[in-house]
Amino acid sequence: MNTTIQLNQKNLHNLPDSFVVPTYDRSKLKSGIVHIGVGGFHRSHEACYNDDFLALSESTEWGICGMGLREADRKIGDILKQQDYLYTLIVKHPDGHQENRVIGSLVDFVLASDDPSAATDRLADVQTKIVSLTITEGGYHFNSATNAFDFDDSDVQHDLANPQSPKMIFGFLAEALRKRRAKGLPAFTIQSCDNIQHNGDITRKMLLAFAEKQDPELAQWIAEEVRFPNAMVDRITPMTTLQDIALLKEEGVQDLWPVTCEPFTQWIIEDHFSNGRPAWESVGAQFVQDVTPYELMKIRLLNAGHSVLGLLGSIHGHATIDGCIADPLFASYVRRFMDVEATPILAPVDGINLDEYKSALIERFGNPNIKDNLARICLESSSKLPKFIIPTMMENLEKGGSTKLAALVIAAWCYYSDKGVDKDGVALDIMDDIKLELHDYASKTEQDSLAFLKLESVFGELIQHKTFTDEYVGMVKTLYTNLDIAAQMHTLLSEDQLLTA
Ligand code: CS2
Repeated sequence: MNTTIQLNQKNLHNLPDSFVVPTYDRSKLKSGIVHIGVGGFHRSHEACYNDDFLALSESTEWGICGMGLREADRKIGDILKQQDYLYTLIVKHPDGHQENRVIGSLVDFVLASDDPSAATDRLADVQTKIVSLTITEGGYHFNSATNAFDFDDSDVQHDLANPQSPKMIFGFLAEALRKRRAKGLPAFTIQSCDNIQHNGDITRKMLLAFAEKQDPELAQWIAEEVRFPNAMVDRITPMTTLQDIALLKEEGVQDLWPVTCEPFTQWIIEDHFSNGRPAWESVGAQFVQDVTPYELMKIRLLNAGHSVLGLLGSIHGHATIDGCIADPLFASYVRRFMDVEATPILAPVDGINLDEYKSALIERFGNPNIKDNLARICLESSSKLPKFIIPTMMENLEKGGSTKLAALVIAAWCYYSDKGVDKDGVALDIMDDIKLELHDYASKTEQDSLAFLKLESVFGELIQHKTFTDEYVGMVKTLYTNLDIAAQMHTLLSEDQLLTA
């Protein structure tokens, strides 16, 4: 009979041989890192680098305590606890083979919403030296229209009035740092792992804006003591599916929430830490003086490329990124977008040949074993596009570059937000915090072609640029008359080829 072994510490050495397991002594690990936002990406990226580091070094300082701020994080916390914080990272190669690797660097989990004060105590503990974050692009309370902290949020107002029982990220960080300061402890480093250009600088700016309102003396201390390294993070990590769980079970292991990812991984970090750090350079991370060219390259090629495929692909009826790449029209379109609209505004990147980088991206996107769902890619587009695509368009508009290929993506996003179906009428699974607002603006398009662009918190000043709005109006009109996104892509590609021939 086929027996299934439950993944936990006791069973770690009884797993099938095909499972690679941690060999270091987990029982000795202290949590030098508290990570807020234990989603798939943290578990495929930082936790994996740290697992490599712990295996290589004798260090006991750098275990990770996961932390969730919301009730919705209870499920991952409960599962991790049940598995002694172990989980399988399933690395999926393009040739179909996969490695099952059990990650051991997570050693604890705190659900902060259960007891905010215990959570800030944990952050203020002498053991905690780094607080890292994956709180998503939208989690920073950054308003693209004002370029400043968005105080217009009930949790922010709650945290300003109730510093000791915070609900949102900056309330927790401020209270924890207040406790550390009172105890005379050194500050921790705050390390963002989200896809935002200058993610460290933005985190600093947002935290200081919040702290200045709540406690100006604390704000001063934070400005002097806390370091916020900027970093570029990269590893494609699709959502875990029931099939992934079932496949592990067939191999004899019960893991209630594994993570899948591609083999490629990259982490480029500026070396500014307040209170020590693991020697991640010994396990492949790269420390640089200035991460700007790397993050621009990654966000404006990879993340933007994803959004281009995600929105066009969704209304065309594709389901996954590799499905898009297998369609020559979509593969050419995204590469054209990268070459003609994104690359001209990128600075040269030390040690990287951009042509090779882009070809490698197309190959990574095409990994048929990854099946990265377009619903994940389009998730929270209202936070992603202002970081991934709109800045490229703004720069091109200022410099006289092309914005046509991106304009069709915005037109597709308008149709997607308005109608919520693909070309065959199949309902799309739209997940966005401001889904209703997006729908509200987009649904006026048939009366006013520019209606969608009037959503200033997303599009900023894009609507002021006539070169773009002229192109966009033509595109939405065609799209609304006859939803054939492939035909529009064809037309643009052929015009574009002629123009650049
Ligand atoms: C994706 C990213 O969310 C998205 O839209 O582009 O999650 C992407 O897969 C990662 O940044 C890869 O490093």
